[in-house]
Amino acid sequence: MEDERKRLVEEEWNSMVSVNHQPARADFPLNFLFGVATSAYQVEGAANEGGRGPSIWDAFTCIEGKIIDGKNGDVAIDQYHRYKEDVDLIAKMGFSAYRFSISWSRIYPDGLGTQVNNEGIMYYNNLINYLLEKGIEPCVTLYHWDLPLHLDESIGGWLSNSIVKYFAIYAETCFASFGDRVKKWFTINEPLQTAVNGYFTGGNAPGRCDRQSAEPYLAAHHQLLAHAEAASIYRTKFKDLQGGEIGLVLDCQWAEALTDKEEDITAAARRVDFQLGWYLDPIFFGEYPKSMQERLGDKLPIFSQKDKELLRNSLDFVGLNHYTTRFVSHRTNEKENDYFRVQEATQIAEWENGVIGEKAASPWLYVVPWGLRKILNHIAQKYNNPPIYITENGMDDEDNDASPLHEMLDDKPRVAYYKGYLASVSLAIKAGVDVRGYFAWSLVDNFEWPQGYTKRFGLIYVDYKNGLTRHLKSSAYWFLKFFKGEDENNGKED
Ligand code: GBH
Repeated sequence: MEDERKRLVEEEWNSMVSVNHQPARADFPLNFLFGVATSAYQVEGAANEGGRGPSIWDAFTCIEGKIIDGKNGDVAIDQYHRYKEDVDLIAKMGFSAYRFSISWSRIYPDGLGTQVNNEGIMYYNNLINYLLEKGIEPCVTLYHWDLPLHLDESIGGWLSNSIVKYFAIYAETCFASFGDRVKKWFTINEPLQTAVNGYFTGGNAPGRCDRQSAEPYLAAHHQLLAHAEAASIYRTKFKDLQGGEIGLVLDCQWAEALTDKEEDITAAARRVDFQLGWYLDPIFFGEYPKSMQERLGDKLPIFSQKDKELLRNSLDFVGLNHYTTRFVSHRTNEKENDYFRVQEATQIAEWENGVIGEKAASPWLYVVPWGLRKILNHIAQKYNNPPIYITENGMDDEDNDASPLHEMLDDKPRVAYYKGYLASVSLAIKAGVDVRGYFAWSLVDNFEWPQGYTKRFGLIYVDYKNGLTRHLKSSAYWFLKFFKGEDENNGKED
């Protein structure tokens, strides 16, 4: 049965795109935005410079055993000092946008929003101005997991309703300071990960893990309200004058039913509800998905009428981070009220007879290009075809001290990954899905959260042993040729 399912899925993929299909720039609209992405804590470094206050990740990385190599983002890849070099590399590869995040505690060191740190403002002004000088559009994420530590310690971070107010003050300062030049705003990156790994497994900062509590649902609720409040401020005070757009960034793995049994098909749908519907349903339909309400009861917070109005249509586009796909089947769970069990869905990528796709370095990442096509389709169908930016997509390789540099730079699996996933995006566009842009994760190798520096997602290699020097990988050259419209078999460079 499972073999049969796998064969059908492969057939479907093969019929969608022949294995040798080479996506070309011409497969995408002219104004389609191609960019690269990073986040502040993962690349900036300069943790104690420029008046920056500590964030929850500064504290979390000090806890023994939380980060695999025991490292942190104090220096990271030092983009704070080398931003010009990095922007030059973006330009060299031919990308036309850069999605980076602002470190909240560089703007308001204690998060309270009373004293703005002008050095922080100056740093982002410099970065934004240099991007524009090089013809690259700055696209800004306001929150990519690095909450000012003081807000966690004083009010309990995302568990407190007052976080909404502090986030709104910070967001408004960013719109007022940078909005004359920044036209794409992403409020919050992956609220799912903050809810589940920040407040349930404890794998991410702030590392809370009372597995019976309602904390993940509360943290998710407040992130939604904070997003909506920021979007409302942007729309009422800035949008007319500045003419930009605002949205939030959600991550979702595609869930493919393992068999054609009805219960597996609904389990797979439920799995998508518990990732994406958790955030998009309140925005588009005014309430959490039925499947979550039924299973979580009063663990799910309630939206007041005012909340619902604030949330309704509070985005100009959906930002989607997508990396991988799983087979999902129905499973009944004895124990309720646990984020994973309560879903009554179990997911697998590997079993005796095969694997859903090639493996990347991170154990959770399998290469399944058709999954992106399906998740895009799902969003278009369920939410009435909203504009979508794919805000992250990519794969990693393992850091390997023993390999010579030229081997580390020749990242053939990553080239194959991008070809497959871009082909998938172009098919979605041809089928009418309103995808407006695509950001590769990541511009450079960087601090990969609990994995430290052991995993490398970059198009550009960072030599941590030799002064953080940057080297373009084959995938960077692949993009360069892709933008020039060159056939990759002519004019060898890799
Ligand atoms: C994104 O999250 C982040 O936005 C980005 O900062 C990050 O660098 C990038 O992905 C690559 O990871 O080890 O089994 O507990 C993607 C979603 C969710 C993927 C957590 C890794 C850990 C799974 N991530 N997940 S496990």
